[in-house]
Amino acid sequence: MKQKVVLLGDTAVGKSSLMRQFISQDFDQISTTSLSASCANFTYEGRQIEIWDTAGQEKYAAITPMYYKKAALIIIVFEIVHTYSFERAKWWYEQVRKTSQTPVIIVGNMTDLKQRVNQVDIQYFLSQHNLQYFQTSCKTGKGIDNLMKNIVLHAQVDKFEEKSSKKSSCCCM
Ligand SMILES: Nc1nc2c(ncn2[C@@H]2O[C@H](COP(=O)(O)OP(=O)(O)OP(=O)(O)O)[C@@H](O)[C@H]2O)c(=O)[nH]1
Ligand SMILES: [Mg+2]
Repeated sequence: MKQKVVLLGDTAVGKSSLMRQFISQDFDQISTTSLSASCANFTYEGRQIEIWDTAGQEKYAAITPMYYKKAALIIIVFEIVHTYSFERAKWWYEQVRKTSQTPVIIVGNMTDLKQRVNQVDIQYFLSQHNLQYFQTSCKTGKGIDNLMKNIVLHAQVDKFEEKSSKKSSCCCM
């Protein structure tokens, strides 16, 4: 049973880089901005995940909800280096909750760089909404395996079985 998982977050926070780590465990410093959503599959401990990478630029924000419709799990990503990306992560969370009760987890990416987002602000946001938080570095690979493990844990089969069993329209990279 394949579970649909969607990456959300502003441009340049590392969504495509996370996807690349999930699929091929590598990193590209000069990855280009995504112009549309794309999808790929990975298997972790026998569980199949269909992961969707969305385009984070402001101009695509209006069409993004159609990608997280029927998702089993939404991952909202920000970069720990830029406070604005964290503010936008909060905004993305509000957008999701306007139309969906799909489980959400938060990822603070780029832990190989100096953290500038206030940790207290992060904790406040997480506790306010009872959200789980994971830290990653796509550059070093740190935290990726733990994140994959938790994606599988949070993308519960039973709750979303019916929806996810419908024909997949995955346009794999
Ligand atoms: N140092 C460092 N750089 C990273 C990390 N993750 C991603 N990057 C770099 O950050 C830039 C943006 O990463 P992308 O994965 O393209 O960002 P994105 O969220 O997909 O951006 P959009 O497609 O525009 O929405 C790229 O140059 C990546 O190589 C990380 O953990 N550490
Ligand atoms: Mg991208």
